[in-house]
Amino acid sequence: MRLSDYFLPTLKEAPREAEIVSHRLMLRAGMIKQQAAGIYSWLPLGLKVMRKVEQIVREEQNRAGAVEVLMPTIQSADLWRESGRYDDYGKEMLRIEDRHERPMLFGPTNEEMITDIFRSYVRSYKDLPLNLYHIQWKFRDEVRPRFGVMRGREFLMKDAYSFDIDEASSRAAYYRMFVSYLRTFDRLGVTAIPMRADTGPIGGDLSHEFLILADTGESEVFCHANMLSRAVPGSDVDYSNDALIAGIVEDWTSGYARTDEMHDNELWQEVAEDDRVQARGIEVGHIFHFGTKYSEPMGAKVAGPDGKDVPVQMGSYGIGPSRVVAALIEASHDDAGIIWPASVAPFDVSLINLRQGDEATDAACVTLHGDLMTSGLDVLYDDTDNRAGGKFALADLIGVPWQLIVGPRGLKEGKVELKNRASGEREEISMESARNVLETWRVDMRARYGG
Ligand code: 5CA
Repeated sequence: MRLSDYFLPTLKEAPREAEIVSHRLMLRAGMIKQQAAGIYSWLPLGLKVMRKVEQIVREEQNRAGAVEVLMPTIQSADLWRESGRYDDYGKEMLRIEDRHERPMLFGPTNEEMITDIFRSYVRSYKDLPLNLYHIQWKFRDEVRPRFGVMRGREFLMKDAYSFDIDEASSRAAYYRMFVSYLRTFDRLGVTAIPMRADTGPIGGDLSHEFLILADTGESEVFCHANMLSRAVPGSDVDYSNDALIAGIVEDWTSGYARTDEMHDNELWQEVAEDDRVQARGIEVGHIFHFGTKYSEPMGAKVAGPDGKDVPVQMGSYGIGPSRVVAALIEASHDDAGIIWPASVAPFDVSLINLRQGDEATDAACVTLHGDLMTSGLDVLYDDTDNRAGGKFALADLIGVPWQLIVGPRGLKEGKVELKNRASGEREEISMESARNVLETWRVDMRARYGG
């Protein structure tokens, strides 16, 4: 992609109301534009990152056996009356009336609708287990939308819903989602720690939040140091082996890890002082097991092996891809800008032409651009006539993993400069070597994060 053909409306300075670094950087890097309080347009660079996050989430949901659907954003109030949540949800729910004066709402979550889909089609335990998910916009009229897309009113959510015949298989479904979340965040290039959580308005008896550690996180986090360095199961993890999956969950929940809401000071004192990590965290995922809370009032039943109908056991599993984009920035940036994990970076390489209009430099850039794209690398070619300093600052700001810098002086010696955004290391090398380094990196990244 040539920068001159792209739409990257960067800002010199972030508006003063942007309080946290991810919000400032997302505005400055032209990723999002605010349209109303807590409501944003996603501009090309931001959208590209969010789509990559979504795709990793989708692949790991599919791997764990969940099946994708797409439910509408607008729901009928009647469904929510059946579960009793229409009144409970209060002012957070955006209520709408259609032309026939029928009460509707913009979905804040989809337990009721998915239960309705289930009860319309599934009759027998033989069709279970079943896990259906979608990736769809939600609306919650938060009292205090803030921090940009971190706490928006309109936000993207992947929500999955599991259906099982009994408590034991429902727990196994919960554990599969738990493990798929470990894999998802690992592929997103961050450490997200699962912590015992409160169930809030979703309800239920078993719940974990997944938190990314960052100074600006809204939750206070207490955890054992060894929670930060546990090995994540590989892509070959066998989701059909319930005992294996339960074992992974047991291992991951054996150490102390709680947010302030669930913190237990007595248990905390049992953790050796040197192992105590007290930090702040951002909740990026939340999973719930709530049994028959929705299936019972909504009549979602299945016939068991003995022919008797029982209400189906359910759980729900959320991740917010739009929030994840901001959380990744909170976890990985420096004074110059964003440092994207390779798996979600909007481009792989920023190709910087130091003397646009110089025949030899332009030709070298065009060749490199073509070659790198042929090897499967996504390149943003800065072909503008901006000054070199401005081009470097832009490349640092948007945080693409590599910068390939081409200028007439280096070219005379057959050299280009390759800079690694994360480490800051620079190397003057031949065009051939630069291509090799980048191609090897691409292959390694695919192996490490490709799943
Ligand atoms: N139905 C359940 C699980 S599917 C549910 O709604 N869970 S939740 O309320 O915990 O939300 C799931 C995820 O959505 C959160 O972990 C977070 O990543 C994201 N999320 C929730 N509220 C917001 C918000 N206001 N802005 C951005 N993301 C949000």
